[in-house]
Amino acid sequence: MHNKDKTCWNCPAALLKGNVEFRACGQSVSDIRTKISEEGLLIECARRPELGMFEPSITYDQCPEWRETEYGYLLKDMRIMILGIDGYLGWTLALKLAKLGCKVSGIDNYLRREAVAEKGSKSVVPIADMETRLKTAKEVHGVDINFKEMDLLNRDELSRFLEETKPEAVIHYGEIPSAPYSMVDAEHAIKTQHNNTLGTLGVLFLIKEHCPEASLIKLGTMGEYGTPLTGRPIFEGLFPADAVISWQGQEWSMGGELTPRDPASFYHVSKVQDTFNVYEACKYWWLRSYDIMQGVIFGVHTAEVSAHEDLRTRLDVDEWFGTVINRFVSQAVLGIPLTVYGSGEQIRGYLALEDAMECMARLIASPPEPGQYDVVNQLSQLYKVKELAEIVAKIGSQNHGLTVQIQRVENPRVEADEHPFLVVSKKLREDHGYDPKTPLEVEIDRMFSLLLEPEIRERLESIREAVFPQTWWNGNHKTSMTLEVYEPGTIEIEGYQPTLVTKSETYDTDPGDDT
Ligand code: USQ
Repeated sequence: MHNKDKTCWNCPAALLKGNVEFRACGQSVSDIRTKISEEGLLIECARRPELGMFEPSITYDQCPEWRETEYGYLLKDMRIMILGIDGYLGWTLALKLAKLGCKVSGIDNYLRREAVAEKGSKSVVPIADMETRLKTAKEVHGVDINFKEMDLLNRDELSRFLEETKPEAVIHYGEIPSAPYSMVDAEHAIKTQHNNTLGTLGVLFLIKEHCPEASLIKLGTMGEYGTPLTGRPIFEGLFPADAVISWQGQEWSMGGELTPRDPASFYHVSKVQDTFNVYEACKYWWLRSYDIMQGVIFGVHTAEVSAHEDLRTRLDVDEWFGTVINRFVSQAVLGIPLTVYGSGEQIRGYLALEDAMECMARLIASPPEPGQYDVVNQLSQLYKVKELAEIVAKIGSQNHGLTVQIQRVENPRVEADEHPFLVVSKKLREDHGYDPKTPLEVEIDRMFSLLLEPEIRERLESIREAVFPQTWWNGNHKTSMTLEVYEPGTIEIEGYQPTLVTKSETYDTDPGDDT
């Protein structure tokens, strides 16, 4: 078990006690530890106050409050608050955690449903209303989920709910997740940044007030980093100690500093701003957080959402909220040549919905230490957009008898079409026991099977108009012109090859070091 040796240090039920002014020191975790060991730190267990005060040294495998699950030791009946529980990820995670025995609460103001409707679209997989979802979750999985309709920005209401539920982990999915939506016009850009950035800032103050020991698992994005044209590594948010900056013949370690960000839309900018706010809150108030730089998610399946039609999660394929693989599969079903933007050489990190949920369960099971701000790059594999088009086309034609073509269209976005990409994603695998389980081809095949069901195919037809790209980063609103239509299997995939570093030994920066 990857987290069996963790101790009360990482446990959100451990209340720090002692002679230190804990929550106003603005120091690194190692400074905090030194100071505490000098001044004497004791904890009180919120779950077992009868133990009195003691040193934070009980390991998870020794503590009866922690129990073994397939994702590591997990706090029994862990109280979890999901912000944005009605969304693609929020609902899926709620079911997974509830099935794992967590006490799940959540809020949502249905903003996603409304924003997709504004585009003239809807989830192509029909989804039940929240009342039905909750009732069915109880009937099918035997779980109770404590939901309140609420805007994240309504701090009075959220304050009351946090006080009532006292979460031990807060999962923050309550953001507008679309780059194109944020580029439509001033109104959409401002709404995105207002909701995301100010919403997150408010949440930080509320966690400080009501549940400072809770771990905040905050959804950031790989898109915060951009695609550095020098090909330098994209580290996991913070520079490792052996990364140095060299200038005029001298070298300095960059260890522990935030790595550069180069976001690619006003939406991605909102996530960068969140990063700084969360980082500072951990520093000022000893909050603890995993900031997850997540790649592009695809797919529809987890055991829990697939258990009943009324438990399914949403699937968007419109030009605002649909992500690329989900869009390609729907285009193949609709008979639209798959829309590769620009050269199609853009490289991104991807992971299946099912794998993303597993990553979350593992991170929730292993909270950071008080004051620790940590970043994980959450992705399974790197692909070029035009490679993805080939894979989708192949599965669509070979397994489902569809005739699929691919088209290159004018790229409405401002992004590098051709770029090196060297990404580090080690922590989930090395520290949290994650190993991707859902191959791309398997999930794409599942999506085809679902989208080809007659009722869903009909829904897809009804939103055909919302699929084609029309939102340009320069402010224009016009349909992208087709540059070329080609048959799958007729092009070479050339140019930059991406590198994904998943283990310490896979990318040896100085092979000569071993001797
Ligand atoms: N693309 C196409 N054709 C399409 C749609 C997209 O070629 O029909 C290209 C885009 O130009 C881009 C890539 O595919 O280069 C990915 O686009 P996307 O729309 O799937 O994903 P993106 O806008 O980057 O945003 C999505 C989620 C966002 C999350 C992000 C992770 O909507 O919430 O933050 O993925 S990442 O891309 O790693 O930043």
